[in-house]
Amino acid sequence: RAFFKPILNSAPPSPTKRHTKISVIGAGNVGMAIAQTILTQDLVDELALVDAKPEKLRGEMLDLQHAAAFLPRTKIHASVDYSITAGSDLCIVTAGARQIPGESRLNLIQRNLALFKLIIPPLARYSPDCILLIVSNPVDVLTYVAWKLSGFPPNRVIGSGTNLDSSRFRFLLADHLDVNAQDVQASLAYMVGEHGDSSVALWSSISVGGVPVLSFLERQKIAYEKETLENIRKEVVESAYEVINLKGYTSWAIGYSAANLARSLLRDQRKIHPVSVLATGLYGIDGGDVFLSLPAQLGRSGVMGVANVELTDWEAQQLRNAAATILEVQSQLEI
Ligand code: 6V0
Repeated sequence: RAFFKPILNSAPPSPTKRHTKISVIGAGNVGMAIAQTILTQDLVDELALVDAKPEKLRGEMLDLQHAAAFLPRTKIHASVDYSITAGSDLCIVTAGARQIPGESRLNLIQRNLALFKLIIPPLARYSPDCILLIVSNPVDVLTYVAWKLSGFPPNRVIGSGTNLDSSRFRFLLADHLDVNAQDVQASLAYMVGEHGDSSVALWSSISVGGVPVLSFLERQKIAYEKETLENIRKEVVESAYEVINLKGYTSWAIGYSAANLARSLLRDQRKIHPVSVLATGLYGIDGGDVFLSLPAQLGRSGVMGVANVELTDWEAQQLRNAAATILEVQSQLEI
């Protein structure tokens, strides 16, 4: 017996109403931070969680379901079986071995490559039209691995890349310049290149309130030397390690970062984000297929294009160096 009675002459729901679905693979610290941020932001109708540990997975699912009274309505389900991911619009992969204190991201590669061979093919089979968003580290190499294993066109395979580094960068830069992080021009204060140790800060294109940062520093008589700027960049890189040393992992910032990307993709926002995309052929990057973070426009079809930011020769060279390092790692992988 129906709880509600239909009103007179009511029509069935419109078949054109799109049902949106995200799957999150890996229900660890990062996967759950992403899942909960997605829920609070009312992004999807359905959220599927997959992990290799059934008890942990069920516990996380129940814990989220018990928050239903406080959240926008979303169907949440979880399983170790990939069939629950079927028909996803976006699959976010966070499964993987976690970076242990002091371990470089590149050292994680072999452990995570084996996992991706188990994860990516079923995701691609159950959701052949989805966008893949890779978060597991080392994210640039694993985005390449996911692209290869999925057989998807490159615009539908994205790595979370330096989206998070750029937010840390804006935070530290605002702190250093004593301005509000929101005024550090959102569309230009980027870190690009490899997520992690060799990320590149695009100093030449950063402005505060429309004033290029380098001349701003000069005018305000804030001591700036190449070294000061390099120290801010280094601080961004080290801030990830600092959080890991202090609490064992990072989660909240990457949770917001990934949900921010999910919104731009699924809501077709066409916003620019520094994310890991197929960078071959751009800024003189050659020698093979490589994913690196560049300011990419994101919409419902995935990567819509890469902003044609003018880089200094030094910045472009840094990018090419990062590409060469990643290509060297990739040449040692059996995908
Ligand atoms: P975690 O808490 O150990 O979670 C990993 C989860 O993956 C665990 O729940 C595992 O059970 C699960 N898992 C392992 N194997 C499989 C499998 N075959 N299928 C499904 N699930 C599996 O790690 P945490 O959540 O802290 O980190 C996850 C990944 O995100 C790591 O690779 C981190 O290095 C990476 N990060 C990436 C960031 C970025 O900016 N790109 C930021 C933070 C962390």
